[in-house]
Amino acid sequence: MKSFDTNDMIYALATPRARGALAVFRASGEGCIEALSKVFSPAGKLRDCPTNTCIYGRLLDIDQVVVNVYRNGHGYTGQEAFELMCHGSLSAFDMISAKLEELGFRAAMGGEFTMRAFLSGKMDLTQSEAVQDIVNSDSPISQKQAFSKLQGSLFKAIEAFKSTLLDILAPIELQLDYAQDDIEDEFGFPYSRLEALIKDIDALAATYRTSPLVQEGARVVLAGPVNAGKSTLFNLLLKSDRAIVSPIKGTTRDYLEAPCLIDGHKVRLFDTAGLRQSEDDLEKQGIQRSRLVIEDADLVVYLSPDIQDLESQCESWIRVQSRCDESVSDGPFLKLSCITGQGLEELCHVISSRLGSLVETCDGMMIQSARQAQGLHEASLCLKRAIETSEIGLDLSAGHIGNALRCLGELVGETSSDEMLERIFSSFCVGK
Ligand SMILES: Nc1nc2c(ncn2[C@@H]2O[C@H](COP(=O)(O)OP(=O)(O)OP(=O)(O)O)[C@@H](O)[C@H]2O)c(=O)[nH]1
Ligand SMILES: [Mg+2]
Repeated sequence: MKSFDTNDMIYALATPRARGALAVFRASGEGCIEALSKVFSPAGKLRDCPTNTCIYGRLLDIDQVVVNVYRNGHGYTGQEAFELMCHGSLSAFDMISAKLEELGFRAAMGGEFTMRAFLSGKMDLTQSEAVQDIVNSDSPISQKQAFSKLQGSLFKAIEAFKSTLLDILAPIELQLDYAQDDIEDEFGFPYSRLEALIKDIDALAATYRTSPLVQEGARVVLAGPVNAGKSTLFNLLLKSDRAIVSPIKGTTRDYLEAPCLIDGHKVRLFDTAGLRQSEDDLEKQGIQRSRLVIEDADLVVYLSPDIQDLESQCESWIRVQSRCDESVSDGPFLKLSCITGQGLEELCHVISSRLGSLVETCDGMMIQSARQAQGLHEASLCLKRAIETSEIGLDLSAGHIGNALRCLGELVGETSSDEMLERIFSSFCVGK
């Protein structure tokens, strides 16, 4: 992104450049409605309509369109803006783009609409980042996380930290003023309030540790003896005939990996080679690789029809008595038949609740951005320094608290350098 100029009129195709029933162009900038009205019929209706209205009309001899109008101060960017819905035709995209450029619009850069929204105060920096997160989200859980940040949950949490810090800082500064005036006062350094705040900030920052489980997907590994039905379950969960299934023992050798969703959780599902003593060199290699995958798993689902085998396995695994349509013996294990489907829904619930407990959240919130985790971490470090230096000099402590406030302010974009904004917004795609 080369400029932060918000005066010119920008436009972008906000939907994919692909054939479809409808597509949306987005435009923003002072004078953009007047400019569009030159090629729109009925022109007067568009020119004079109030904000947040939707006008149906014709764009020259190109297409029938619907235009959503936002006057200055309204809409996404906070500037005069419009969204134009046309038919999703590749030639319409080219003709409309060419017409808009003729009218004085320039193609928007990636993230430019959201950056204008941020600069006009329509959203803070955490909400701007949430726009990117919501577009990139690929599971109901990441969608909910992004949506809550878009609604301002993280902004409010950071504002609450700042407000507490200002409360803590006020008596310290007062004391510093008194000290200059040589006035004695009973002053106690607010250790416990600072420590409580550090704990809250650290708890929020710590949620970043498990964010890969949501962003990249948890590694769920299906393990067990040969013929337990691992590959059959793998295919059932993927709803696709991905792995070879056969009654021959030792069918799966190389482990398989595939992405899938289990009850809203993004998962990287692994099917592995059946575990048994084998003399076959290739099968031994397959088993060895599968053991490594099991070691690396976030969650192991161990399948076996044999209850004694299940009893001897690791207690932290989900142990499942498979092929339960053939023989059922009593035991404290989940029973599954991939043939009748018995137990499949329950297994998904158990996997989902176990994954849910692996994911760390703080008041339901999770930090998913390295920038935000870093900012919280730095704020916490400053506060720890404020405590350490409190005995040396109150002015030093006050300085560190001021630095912590600055770190928190940067997180919401209260203070932000051009380079930082460029780094954040340039990762957005065009039209956002
Ligand atoms: N009756 C019954 N048969 C099953 C069930 N699940 C799988 N099978 C059958 O058991 C045989 C082995 O299934 P697989 O899914 O290939 O077993 P696997 O655990 O992947 O076996 P390996 O790859 O050899 O380790 C196949 O013939 C399946 O059709 C089940 O729940 N009930
Ligand atoms: Mg298999």
